[in-house]
Amino acid sequence: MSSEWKQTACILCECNCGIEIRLGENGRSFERIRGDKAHPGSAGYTCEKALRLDHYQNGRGERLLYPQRRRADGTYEQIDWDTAIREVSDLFLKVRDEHGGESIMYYGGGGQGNHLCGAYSSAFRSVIGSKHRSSALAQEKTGEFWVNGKMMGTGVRGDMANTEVALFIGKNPWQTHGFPHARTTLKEISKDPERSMVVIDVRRTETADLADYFLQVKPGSDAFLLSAMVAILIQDSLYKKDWVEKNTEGFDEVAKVFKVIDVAKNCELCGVDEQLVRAATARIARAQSVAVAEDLGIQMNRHSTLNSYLEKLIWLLTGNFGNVGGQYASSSLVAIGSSGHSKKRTEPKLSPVTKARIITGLIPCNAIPDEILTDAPNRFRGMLVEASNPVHSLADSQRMREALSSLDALVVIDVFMTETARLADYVLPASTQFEKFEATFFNFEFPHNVFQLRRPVLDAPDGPLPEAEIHARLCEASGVLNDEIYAPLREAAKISRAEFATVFFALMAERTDLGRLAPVILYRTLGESLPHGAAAAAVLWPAAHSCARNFPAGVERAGYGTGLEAGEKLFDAILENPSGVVITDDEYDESWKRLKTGEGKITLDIPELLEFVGGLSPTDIPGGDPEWPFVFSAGERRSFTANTIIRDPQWRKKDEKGALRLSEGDAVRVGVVTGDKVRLMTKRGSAVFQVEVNDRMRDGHISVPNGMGLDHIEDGERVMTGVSPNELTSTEDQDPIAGTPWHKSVLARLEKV
Ligand SMILES: Nc1nc2c(c(=O)[nH]1)N[C@H]1C(S)=C(S)[C@@H](COP(=O)(O)OP(=O)(O)OC[C@H]3O[C@@H](n4cnc5c(=O)[nH]c(N)nc54)[C@H](O)[C@@H]3O)O[C@H]1N2
Ligand SMILES: Nc1nc2c(c(=O)[nH]1)N[C@H]1C(S)=C(S)[C@@H](COP(=O)(O)OP(=O)(O)OC[C@H]3O[C@@H](n4cnc5c(=O)[nH]c(N)nc54)[C@H](O)[C@@H]3O)O[C@H]1N2
Ligand code: SF4
Ligand SMILES: [Mo]
Repeated sequence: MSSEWKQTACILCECNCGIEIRLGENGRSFERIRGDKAHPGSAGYTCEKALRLDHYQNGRGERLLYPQRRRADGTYEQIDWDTAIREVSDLFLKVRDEHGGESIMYYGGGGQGNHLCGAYSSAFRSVIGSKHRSSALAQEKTGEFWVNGKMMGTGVRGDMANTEVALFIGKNPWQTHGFPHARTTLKEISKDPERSMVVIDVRRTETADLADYFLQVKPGSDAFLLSAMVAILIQDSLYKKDWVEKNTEGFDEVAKVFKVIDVAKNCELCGVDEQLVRAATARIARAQSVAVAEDLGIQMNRHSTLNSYLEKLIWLLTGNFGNVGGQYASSSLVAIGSSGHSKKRTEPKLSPVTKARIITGLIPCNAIPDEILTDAPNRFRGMLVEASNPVHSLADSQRMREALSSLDALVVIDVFMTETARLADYVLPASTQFEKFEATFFNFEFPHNVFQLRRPVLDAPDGPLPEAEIHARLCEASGVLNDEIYAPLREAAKISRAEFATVFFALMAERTDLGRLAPVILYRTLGESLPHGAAAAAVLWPAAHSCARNFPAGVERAGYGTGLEAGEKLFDAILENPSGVVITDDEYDESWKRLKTGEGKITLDIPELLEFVGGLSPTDIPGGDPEWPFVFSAGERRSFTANTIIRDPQWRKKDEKGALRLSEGDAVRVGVVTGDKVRLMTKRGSAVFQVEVNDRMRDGHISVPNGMGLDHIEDGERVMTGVSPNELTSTEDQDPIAGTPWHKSVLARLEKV
């Protein structure tokens, strides 16, 4: 065993806990993994999943080692990189010349642990004129982004570590984390008699076990519960009048709508005892601070954008913004889907064919097949997919396969031969996240925000390349970049960064056509002069400067000084600290300065959504249909699920095939016991699952895990484990505003097999 511990991070959820890896004697296996105590965010914390990362690096997923080109019969042949780069570049240029660059879409740009590819892809996208893009965020978070944009013009998060009352809505942080050292924080809140936890979920989750108030809603009925809570705050005058008056606008319009809500009736409809709802709401109202996290339970469900709004009204009416333990607006190195706010634009931007609302630049995922499968002349004809698996992860895989197969050009950049890669004209192999420099822009910590540039833990095998290199070669193949452009910049970079800056900005001023190619230009010039071989970190140089410009007080308090010097020092610190660095040290009132709406005021009324509150109807609540008696959650997070990042099922210590969970009562009604098989049918498809009777489930609700239905290689054959939930979902079931899918409440029926 090697004795050297190498610092990196876990790539299985957005927390990206710092870890250390010790390689085995072969220099490839992850012999030991432990939490990295020097990581300024996670400080040694991990959950059980990080310890299984060897199954990502060295598992039996079908690793791509060489570029692949599709033959007419659908099989693939290996080609060399020069051929692959030339042909991919030519293919997209041809689509651009024939149909315009608007017809080429980009999907992905990073998963839970890898966002540098997205930063570099923008260069090649500009070469081929690609304007439209999307990612998984547009099937979960865009509704919330839209609401944030309207109310605050900035993204916000709850200060869980310091809050008096934590409120979780459709979120199970015990399994899914979402804030630093989640389990430790949950246990602390639970143990402390001065603090409380409120959980709103359909299932009695592991998080609900720790709650003081567990509001077990009927699936898909949260809008009734949350509007009852807002109504109680207003009708019983529990809201913070002075705070609301001082800091917000539009209260009267909101009050008008909620004054007439029938609290008792709403509680009955959502299936939660009215006294419990009143007690939980009163607890929230009297707290010094309340921190809230919502997630897929409401975001992938009926009324999802409306629920994001109601959730925000609860903490805003109780004065929980910019206070210790409330919600904060964090700094960022590179902003990621921060808000849909725009002062300039009044008309929403819409997708080309279906006219779906584009939020934070992203086309709703549910609209993608309809943007392709049409005769409309402005349909999408080409797609570049990177670090994402939309055939598996987006609603209705059958239709997604049909759509992607009909494109004139599909190119996938991935580590593995995925479900999406199997439809591509070309597949380009990327090195894994432990074989290259990598980073994420999921940096939302407060008051100390953290960024980590991860160094390679081991060498890549011959063949795969880091995405920065792939995008640079694609740009060069198209003829827009060459050594003549690079040479003076390389010379300057050898002298000093100040000299480089002078030459670089002079070039950018003179050649405005090169502006969008900056990431690749930086990679090829400044990048080559960076220490530790960190060429792919070149895009972080302008990012560090913009962080210093946008968040000067926080950056200065974190010890980097002011002005241009601060940007340089921050960049150096990022390069030199493999465990990550604190980028900003914020004070709580900083959040107020980050508001972009009104004159430092939060907007409470969103007329479009207030209208929905008035129009809520009991028939909106799913369930009770004799033909489709079950409400089905298609994709629940469990102890060993991690999207489609690890393909080898051996990484799971339990629930290897992903059981369908149902309540004791439903098991009796269907006539099954644990271990039996059932056929699950939805309007879109059917599949067979093994059953697990589970006392956390409520009657009428069934669930299967996410990330199943992936294959791996055994004795040269592809072997599939479990069922991918999106073989059973459809694209029509979606939010009217953000187009996010209703995966948590799909109507279903069960039959014993
Ligand atoms: N272990 C693990 N952790 C992960 C991931 C993973 O794959 N595995 N993925 C990461 C990613 S990409 C994301 S987006 C997050 C998601 O994290 P979460 O949103 O916390 O995960 P889910 O389990 O999908 O859904 C949360 C809860 O919604 C509940 N729910 C279902 N229907 C309803 C409803 O009608 N109302 C309410 N109130 N609740 C309902 C479910 O019972 C479940 O407990 O997790 C991240 N962390
Ligand atoms: N029915 C249903 N569908 C869902 C969900 C659900 O709960 N139910 N959850 C949804 C959610 S919240 C999310 S976030 C999405 C996630 O779905 P996707 O956005 O598709 O992301 P992942 O499944 O994480 O896939 C990541 C891809 O990146 C590849 N990869 C890993 N490392 C690298 C690398 O270094 N470079 C490159 N180029 N590729 C790499 C992996 O092999 C994998 O193919 O799934 C969504 N789909
Ligand atoms: S919480 Fe667990 S899965 Fe998420 S980054 Fe940390 S160790 Fe990985
Ligand atoms: Mo997600």
